[in-house]
Amino acid sequence: MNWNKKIKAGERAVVMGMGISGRAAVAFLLSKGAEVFVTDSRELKDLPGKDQAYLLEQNIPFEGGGHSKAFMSQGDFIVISPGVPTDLKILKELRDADIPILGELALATPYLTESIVAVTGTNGKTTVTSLIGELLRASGKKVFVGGNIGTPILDYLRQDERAEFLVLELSSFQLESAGNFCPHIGVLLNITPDHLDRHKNIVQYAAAKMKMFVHQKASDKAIISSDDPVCQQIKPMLVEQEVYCFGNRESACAAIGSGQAFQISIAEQVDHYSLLDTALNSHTGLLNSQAAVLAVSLLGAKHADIVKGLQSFKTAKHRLQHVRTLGGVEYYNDSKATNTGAVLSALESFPGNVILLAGGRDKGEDYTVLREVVEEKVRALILLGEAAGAMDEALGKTASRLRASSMDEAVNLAAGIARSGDVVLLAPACSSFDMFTNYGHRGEVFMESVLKLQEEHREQAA
Ligand code: UMA
Repeated sequence: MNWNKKIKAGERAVVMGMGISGRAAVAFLLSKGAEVFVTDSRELKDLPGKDQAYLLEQNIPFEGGGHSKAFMSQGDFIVISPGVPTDLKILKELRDADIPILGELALATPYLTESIVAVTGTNGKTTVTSLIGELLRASGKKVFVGGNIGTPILDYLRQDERAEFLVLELSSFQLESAGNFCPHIGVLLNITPDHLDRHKNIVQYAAAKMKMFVHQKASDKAIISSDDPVCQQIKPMLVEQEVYCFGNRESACAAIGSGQAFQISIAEQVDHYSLLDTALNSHTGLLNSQAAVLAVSLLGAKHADIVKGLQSFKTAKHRLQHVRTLGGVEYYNDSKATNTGAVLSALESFPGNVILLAGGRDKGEDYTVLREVVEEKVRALILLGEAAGAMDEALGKTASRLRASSMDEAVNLAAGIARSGDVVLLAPACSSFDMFTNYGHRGEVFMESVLKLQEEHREQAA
């Protein structure tokens, strides 16, 4: 859908979904003088109190408990939240009636004048987005970091102060309805199966991610992985923009020595970086750093500033986060590993002897892709949540396994069998919504259970 216009006062907009994105869209549209309507699958009484109060204060017509054509046809255009599937019947009917349907990026695009770096991929988005932000800040630039993490882009647009650079984490959901959105630098980290309950298959999922590149011109840049097979299938389609690759198969970003260092070569310039003594010193950290350093180097950042930024960078919570060492057993929280690709990547970081806690809400993934690595590195599997049965079946006889009905039980079972030198790793390969509010909540509950473990496990493991 092409959408390249600013909002005119008095235009009628229907916002679908009153979550983080919808709330930002409503405030943004009101600030532009639009007449706003809101529809949500939840009833008004089930929205947070502050949202109920806001809708009433602003006198915004609200339809709860579903989305009707009668209500939604009042809009000159519809703004959908990322979590709203774009193939809903009601949206098809509205499209057929020529009512434009756009997401937050499409709505924001006509107002964006800054240099934009957008980051997408199945895994590593948050780390790379935050790292690019940190490296640009270390270079003295004024930066906004947000999108799928932190502040929505529409909230940024309501601020008085504007940044020089926008660094945006983008999900496939946001990109599906991105309209004419076009980053100056688009970074695609990897594509492995995820969100297949929404995108049906990996081709559709990859097509959504590809939308980041479709409006790029000759002066724009695409950064993609040389190691990821799907990225490499996409590469020949990127003909309008300059394409740069990162990864271990790419000499321009080659890892050096044992993988704690890498080089970036652009034109005649070759710079070396080390990840020793940084929070990025892991297999995944190396790839993420290559992508981020390549992006900021293309924006003119200097070696000394990049080194400073790499050293001060702290990884976000719930991403291979070290929780504790007890009796020689290391406990790691990787609750953000919500798909099989992320679990493969987490297990790459350990030589073996892993007790893996996995399971949650199934997203339509094929868990058999984990068989080989589980056989090689996992000593015991502790399964929980709705997907426990499907995982048990898919993983065959690869490792001994136990079932748990709560996180506390899972952690206690793991601690009970762990020996000195083992790693207990929460990397669920599933979403968290069957037992928790979100992956952050799941990670917090895991860490609480780990921190509660008593000294008896110290003695037992030693
Ligand atoms: N809703 C409807 N109809 C529907 C579906 C949902 O009315 O058919 C309503 C829900 O009742 C709820 C609201 O929509 O009131 C929720 O909207 P949403 O699911 O789009 O969630 P938001 O709270 O708006 O947050 C969204 C992103 N969520 C999703 O993509 C699922 C947030 O990413 C993002 O930070 C935020 O917009 C700001 O841009 C979260 C996420 O989990 C972190 N993203 C996924 C991921 O990272 O893997 C893609």
